Amino acid sequence: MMKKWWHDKVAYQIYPKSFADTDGDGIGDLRGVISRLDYLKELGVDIIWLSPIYQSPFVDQGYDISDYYRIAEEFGTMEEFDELLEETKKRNMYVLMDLVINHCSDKHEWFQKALADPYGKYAGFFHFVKGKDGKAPSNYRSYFGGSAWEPVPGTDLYYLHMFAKEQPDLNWENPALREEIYKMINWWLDKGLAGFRIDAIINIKKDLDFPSFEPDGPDGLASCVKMVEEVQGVGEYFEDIKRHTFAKYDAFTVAEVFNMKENELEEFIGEDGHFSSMFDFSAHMLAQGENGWYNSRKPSFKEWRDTIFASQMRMQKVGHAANIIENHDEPRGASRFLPEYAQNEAGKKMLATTSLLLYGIPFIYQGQEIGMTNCRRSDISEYDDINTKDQYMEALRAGCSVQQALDCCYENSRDNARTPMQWNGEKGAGFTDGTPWLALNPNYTEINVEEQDKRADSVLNYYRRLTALKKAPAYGETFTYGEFIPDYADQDGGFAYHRKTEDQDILIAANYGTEPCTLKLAGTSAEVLLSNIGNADIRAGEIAEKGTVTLESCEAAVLLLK
Ligand code: TEU
Repeated sequence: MMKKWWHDKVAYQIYPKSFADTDGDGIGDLRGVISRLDYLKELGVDIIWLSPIYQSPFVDQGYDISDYYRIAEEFGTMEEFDELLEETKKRNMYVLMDLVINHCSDKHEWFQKALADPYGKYAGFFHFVKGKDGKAPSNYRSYFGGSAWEPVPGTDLYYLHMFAKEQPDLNWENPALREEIYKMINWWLDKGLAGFRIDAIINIKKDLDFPSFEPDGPDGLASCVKMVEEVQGVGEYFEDIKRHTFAKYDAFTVAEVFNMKENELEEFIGEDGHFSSMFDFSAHMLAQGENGWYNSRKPSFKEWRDTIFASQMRMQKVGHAANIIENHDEPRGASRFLPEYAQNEAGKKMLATTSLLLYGIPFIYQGQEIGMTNCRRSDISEYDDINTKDQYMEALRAGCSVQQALDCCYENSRDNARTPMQWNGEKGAGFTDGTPWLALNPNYTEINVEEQDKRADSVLNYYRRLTALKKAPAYGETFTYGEFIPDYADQDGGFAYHRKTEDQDILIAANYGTEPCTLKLAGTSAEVLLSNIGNADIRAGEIAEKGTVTLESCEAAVLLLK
């Protein structure tokens, strides 16, 4: 495998709106990001991914861009962005922007011009399609609910939006559109960006016949994802983008890909793939309900672990996946993946251990490093997220009670991860001096950076040790390129795997069960490189004496086998 500069890095996702507010308006800003760079450096972060900071009406929190060349004024100025780049360079850190090019905002100049002249040049930047029998061109349901088609006023045309109606889809078939996008990407790369996280990219290829599908819900519509699954040829677009932009800069790209066709992995992230990496969502997909959040499910521990194992076995043959526990679209991992008895500091450290040392590039999501959790709300009005509001209504329509619908939101809402970062236990949590745009999780008085920074055995200090171990000169090669080999899979609650090179064998072992479990080690001795509950000495003694290692419930250990 050809080595790349990003293979051994640790990445961190910042959701700028909720990270750090320095001007008291309750909204995080770029100054706030700059002020926390040393914190991130100390956490062992190399690459920062910023969720969208472009000018936007924020209908979908910045994933609706109205000007690709401007910074949202809520977040700051282009000068501040340049300063951020400079400050990261000083610290040997890299910045990724979020690239949202499946759609833009309905307030973007292109779309405004298209509406003004529905048969002119800019209408060709979008999918303006004639309706059928006075109705929409097809029966697609958008990802955020309701028809994916919206009438173009004063015409018999409709425009396509796979997300909100304020997010019209761009027409990738049109060379003039592609040229504009490439120009924009290169403009940012010329500034010194290291690359991009690429949003919802699998959706850019459309079947221009827009065939209807068998309805899959009581609304008589069919998920627009059906079209994505059926249509062929999206890879040609990806290659075109890469050739005109990323490849010229050795940029790091990490794609958000759902619904990839089987057997396409090599084309996507192989040595000469479309992208440098893509997120591994396999464990997150397990919970997905057939019709929405109201029938989402809780996978068993074994199902969850085996899914991760299977994905690792597949991915490592091909390339470096981006591994996440959570992101801005997902509930907090500590609330979702840990059984109730493990929803404590030991459990959170265990989850970090088994996840961050997998084969691939770990992406830590802001607040994960202190073990932030889901946040319960007592009324739907306390949520901001467009997707949450839709799923709440969907649940009520399906017959759920208000309480049941709120429970679905507690478990699934994207706002769980979007509550402001908890920096300290004072009013505003150190996030803001004003009123936060989204109410804080009340547990900020207990779970916060300031408290954990001072306490040697905190989740935060454990994350620092874990990233340091992952990058330590003595083991870095193994954690980056060492083969992933699952082990002890028959142990109830056991989550164990090796990272192995020709001359090093490191065992990562954890006990997600309630009873202690004892693993017989293959070698004759082992050194304890990391332990999440501070009993490295006891384990070392047991290994020396009996050649076994016993893990209590919620215990994780990293062992160098000899
Ligand atoms: O997400 C794409 C996407 O498919 C999501 O709708 C995902 O299925 C959902 O959030 C799971 O709950 C990306 C962004 O990450 C998301 O924040 C945006 O809303 C979306 O694109 C539209 O740009």
